[in-house]
Amino acid sequence: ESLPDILCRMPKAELHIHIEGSLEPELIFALATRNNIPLPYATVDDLRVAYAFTDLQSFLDIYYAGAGVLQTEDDFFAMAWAYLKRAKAENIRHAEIFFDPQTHTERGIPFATVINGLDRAVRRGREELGVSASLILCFLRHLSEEAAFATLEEALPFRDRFIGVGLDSNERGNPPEKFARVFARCRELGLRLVAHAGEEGPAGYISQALDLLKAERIDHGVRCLENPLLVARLAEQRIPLTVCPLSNVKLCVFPDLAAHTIGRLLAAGIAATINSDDPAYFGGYLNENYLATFAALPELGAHEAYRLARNSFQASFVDESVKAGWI
Ligand code: ES4
Ligand code: ZN
Repeated sequence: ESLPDILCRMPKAELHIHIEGSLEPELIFALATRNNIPLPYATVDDLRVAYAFTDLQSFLDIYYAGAGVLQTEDDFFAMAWAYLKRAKAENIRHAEIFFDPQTHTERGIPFATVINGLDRAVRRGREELGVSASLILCFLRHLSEEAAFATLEEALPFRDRFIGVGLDSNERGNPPEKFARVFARCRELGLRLVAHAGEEGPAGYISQALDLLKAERIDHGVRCLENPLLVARLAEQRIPLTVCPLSNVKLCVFPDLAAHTIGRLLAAGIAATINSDDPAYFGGYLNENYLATFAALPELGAHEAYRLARNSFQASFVDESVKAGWI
């Protein structure tokens, strides 16, 4: 079997996907029309042309604007359902899906509208597609810790609909320590904890996410290589990194895929995984991330393919008994 066939056909988990980042330009236009929301772009192609990013913030501006077309529970359902069907086609058996409630509640959309739509898709995905999926609520780090606490309060009536919390949005100037108290509260509530760190921010933010937030998994984390002691710690403590190669190139974290360090992370014994991040914006879903990364890096072969797939299941938050059946 050829390597591209192995990559596409092997069962895998996706652990770093922002559901708002799966909103395709066609669906943005359809929802804008349905909801009578004016768009500053005349056509789908005009919108796609705007997807030329220079850094994380230049992407976030477009990403939050795109999410503005989501109004009703059915809109949130349609977005998540489209992703889950795609996941099924890519042999994703399990997905842990980020959502950004503050992006919507700040626009006056009730938290219940957001989570009811997403949860309906997740349940139907399990029943009709056989894809296991769970939701992770992300706090926006450019907003205050007080706003994160208020969001947590709004979410608690729906505590059984999400498995954990994360931290996303602009990393620069928004260190993990800003959210230490709200993460401590989430920990008391039994929520699983992850955080974006070391994407644009320094390696020290990864250490802070581990020490101050008690993050169990680090999203991105690629800048850990700037600190050999941190690399040793991540390997020793088996702290998974959810790496997103196409995202890293689109946001200029690496000049191209040939310069990506996922091979070095694996060689250092780190439990790295491959993920799509915001597939509608970064040029590909999960299999495209695997295919393009393996095509660009000669050190990656069948051995690394299986290792990445195994890591994706091991790093997931499913019950150990379920995991044992998958691995
Ligand atoms: C994100 Cl790539 C990335 N980084 C931080 N926050 C995000 N939210 C959506 N995509
Ligand atoms: Zn992300």
